[in-house]
Amino acid sequence: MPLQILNVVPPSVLKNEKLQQELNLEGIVQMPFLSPNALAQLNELYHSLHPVIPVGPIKGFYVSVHSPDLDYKLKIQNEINNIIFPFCELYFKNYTCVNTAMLIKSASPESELIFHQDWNAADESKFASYTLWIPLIDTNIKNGTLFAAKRTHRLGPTYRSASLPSIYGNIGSTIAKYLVPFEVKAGNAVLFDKAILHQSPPNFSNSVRPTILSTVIHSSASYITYAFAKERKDMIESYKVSNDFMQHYKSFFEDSVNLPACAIKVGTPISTDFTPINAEEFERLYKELL
Ligand SMILES: O=C(O)CCC(=O)C(=O)O
Repeated sequence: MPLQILNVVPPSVLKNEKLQQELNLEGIVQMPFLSPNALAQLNELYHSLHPVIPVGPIKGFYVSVHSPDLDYKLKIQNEINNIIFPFCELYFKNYTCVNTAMLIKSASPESELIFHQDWNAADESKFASYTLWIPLIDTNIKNGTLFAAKRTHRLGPTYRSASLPSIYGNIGSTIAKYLVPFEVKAGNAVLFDKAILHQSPPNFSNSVRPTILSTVIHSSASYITYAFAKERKDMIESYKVSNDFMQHYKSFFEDSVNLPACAIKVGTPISTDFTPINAEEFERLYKELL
């Protein structure tokens, strides 16, 4: 199916219906989230588990799920969840949080995360897949806050996983024109649709910027990942996966291109077209959305 404007209205995960409508329209919202005490507990957790800034496979940008140490990953997931769940209960309804992690953006010119979409977590013809992003210090342009191209989550369908190519790979300079910063107070949350195009520039401040992150899906949605059908590049299959499958990768970037052992094929194959989109086509469609 060629890229088009989608009109899926996913079932709400936010109790605040006005905020959910903004999320459906813009693909990203910001809201007060943690108490000062919960924020302090998360900062303490960050410092106690990382006496020195850890280094992972992405230079300058550490993500706990990239670690080979399963005990550490499960500990950090459990401890973050224990702290954030009371606040998830306050703001979310009919939701599940999966694959919780910590991100640590070094104070370094090499800490950029280039534009991308996050992997699907649910069947986006019915549900949305969301990322909950909570910085532990105030974020701004200088320390490389999150930038997003609002409404791009509605260009689709897009199928996104480590083993699938991105259709946006050739038009970075066009997308860059539409990325806007989201400056966020420590402990506030950004909830964004995983299909939205987003990035974070380098952290040019003097302070490391830790963030916690979790994947949020509707409680009636299965956690789904996609992979090419056997020996095909025009068909993909859907697989139901377990809630913390990413924590179990031993070598994240090698393992994630293969299906995890827990994956169970569901549904029927989906015909797809991964032809890269060009700048003119993107702008023609995107301008209809703005
Ligand atoms: O924390 C950041 O700098 C960016 C996070 C991000 O892009 C993501 O989680 O997908």
